[in-house]
Amino acid sequence: MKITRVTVTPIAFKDAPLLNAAGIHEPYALRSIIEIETDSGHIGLGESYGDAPALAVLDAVKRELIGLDPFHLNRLREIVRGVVARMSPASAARAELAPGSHASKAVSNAYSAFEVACLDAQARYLNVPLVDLLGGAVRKEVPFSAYLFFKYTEHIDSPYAPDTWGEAISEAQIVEQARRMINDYGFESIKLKAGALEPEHEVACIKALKRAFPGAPLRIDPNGNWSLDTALRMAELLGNDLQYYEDPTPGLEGMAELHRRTGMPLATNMVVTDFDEFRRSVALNSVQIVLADHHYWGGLRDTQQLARMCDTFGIGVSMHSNSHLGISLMAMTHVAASVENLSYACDTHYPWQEPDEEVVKGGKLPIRGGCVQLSDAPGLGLEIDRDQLGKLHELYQTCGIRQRDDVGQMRKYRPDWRNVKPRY
Ligand code: GKR
Ligand code: MG
Repeated sequence: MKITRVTVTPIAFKDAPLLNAAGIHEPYALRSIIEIETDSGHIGLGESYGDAPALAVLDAVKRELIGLDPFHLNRLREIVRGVVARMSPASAARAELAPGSHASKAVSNAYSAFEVACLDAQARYLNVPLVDLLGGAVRKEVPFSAYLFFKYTEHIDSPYAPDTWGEAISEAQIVEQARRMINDYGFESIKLKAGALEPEHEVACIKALKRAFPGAPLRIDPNGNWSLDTALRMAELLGNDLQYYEDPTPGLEGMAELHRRTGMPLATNMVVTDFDEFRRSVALNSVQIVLADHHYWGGLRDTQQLARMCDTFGIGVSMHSNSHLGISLMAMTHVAASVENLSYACDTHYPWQEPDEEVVKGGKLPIRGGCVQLSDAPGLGLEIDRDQLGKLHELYQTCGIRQRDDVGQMRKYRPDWRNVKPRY
């Protein structure tokens, strides 16, 4: 089998005014949709970052893939390395809170984008679900968690009608958001994105969630926006309320010290984002759970290797998410289904995306009982809806955003907003 055509389509879709440690989401999130076609008539799909630096790498790599056998993933990695080495470092800038857009991740995230598409094509060629190329499913459904955000009612300047979620700032509003997510999707675990408002208020929201959903495992994620002192103080207030404490404070050393002084299980998608950081984290005992993300960990097979390493060192595994659509959700589901030691429900932003903004046929993928089901369909089991892809590509062309900038967006609300870390 040989690749005969590669398409990378940048898209944009509406994103809610979600608050985080950096600032606030812009009205549109960017992604790229990868399609490969082969001389055997098979196709392969992938989804990745849509920021300009990431797109530049994807575009440069795609030209070199014609003629490649999609089974030759080692050669794919070699091609990606070569292309990135030839590109100027300036083409690989970083976006706040999106580890995959860091310059150091250029190879792993571009490789991942095409690896998923190649694995999809391989699996379609063999007429098996993609997970079978990863050793087969150890579970047929993958659990995800309700991912709560503090948010405003609508974006500044009202670029479009307000979403149906409404404002979420108070304890009652956060509980209401959780209730809707749980009713609509059946999630059993709850994560609160924090680091945006006063830490005491964010902890009070966790307490309110605990009262409202006494059996649900809870996590809070301030994205490293709390100093060690604040993280220690909040740990005391939180007591035993959490399943894990996600990136409360910055740095491997800070996390190690926090764990040493509290004994709390710490999770991360910030301080362990590659194998070198993994090694250093093990030496320091910085984290007890790694939130993997195939988009920047170098694809589905490297994510399996990461899980294996976690197993070796007695570290838990789950998954991190940025704003994404169904191809990413399904790729996450296939790899998560193959990871025996997946110890917690995975993160996903998927419920935040609008029902009519999906690029796969049939619209948004169902999440039922908090889980995404694997099907027996070949590959990822997804087909592109060309009208929808065209519509979201047009939105990309007109939306005016080329790189995620939560800090800049917050300055539209608060011109004096500074990107301070840790803020509290
Ligand atoms: O979308 O605002 C956001 C999140 O904060 C995201 O950027 C993070 O990467 O969800 C992520 C996390 O768990 O840290
Ligand atoms: Mg996180």
